[in-house]
Amino acid sequence: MERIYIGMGSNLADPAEQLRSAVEALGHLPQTTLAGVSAFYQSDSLLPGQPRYTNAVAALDSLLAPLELLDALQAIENDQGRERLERWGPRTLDLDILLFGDRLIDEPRLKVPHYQIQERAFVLYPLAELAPQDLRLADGRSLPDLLAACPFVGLERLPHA
Ligand code: A4P
Ligand code: MG
Repeated sequence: MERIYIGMGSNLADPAEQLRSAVEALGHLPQTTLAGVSAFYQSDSLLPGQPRYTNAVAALDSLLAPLELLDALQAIENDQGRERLERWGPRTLDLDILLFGDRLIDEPRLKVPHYQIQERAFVLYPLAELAPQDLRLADGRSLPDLLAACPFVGLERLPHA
C-alpha cells in the first residue's frame, strides 16, 4: 500500500458537484481505499478570463502502479465530460497525482511530485489538511517550508459540502 495524494480541480458545469462525483469515483477504484478528502476551496484561475476554480485534495491508499492509477484518473476525467481542447483550458474535471508514496517519477506521461505544487496555494493548503504535519516530499522539500513560502492568498475555504 502506498499513500497517494490527488489534486482535484474544476471550473465548469457545477464544480463542487464535479468534485463530489470524482470523490465517489475514487472510492470505487480497484485495490484502493479512499483515506480522506479535504475541504473545498475556491480561487481565481491562474489564467485570466476563465471561471473561478473549485479545488480539493483526496488521499488514497493503493496497490495500483503509478501509470495504472494515471489511466484510471484519466478515465474518470473522461467519464465526467472532460474535453481536451487546449492545454490549460477550462475543464469539468482535472485530476493530478500530487505525491505517490515516496517515489520520484520522471516519465513522459507522469512527473511526481506534480511540477507546480510549490506555487499553488489551492494544492498546498488542502494537502496540509490531510498529510502529516512534517511531511517530506520525495525530493527532500518539506510541506511546512512550502506552506511558509506560499501565502494563503486568494483562497476561499468553502463550508463543508
Ligand atoms: N502528467 C504528468 N504528470 C502528471 C501528474 N503528476 N498527474 C501528464 C497527472 N497528469 C500528469 O494533463 C496533461 C498531461 O500531464 C497528462 O496527459 C499526463 O500524462 P492534462 O490534465 O491532460 O492537461 P492540463 O490539466 O491542461 O495540464 P495540467 O498541467 O494538469 O494543467 P494544470 O497545471 O493543472 O493547470 N487555477 C486554479 N485556481 N485552480 C486550478 O486547478 N488549474 C489549471 C490547469 C490552471 N489554473 C488553475 C487550476
Ligand atoms: Mg491535469
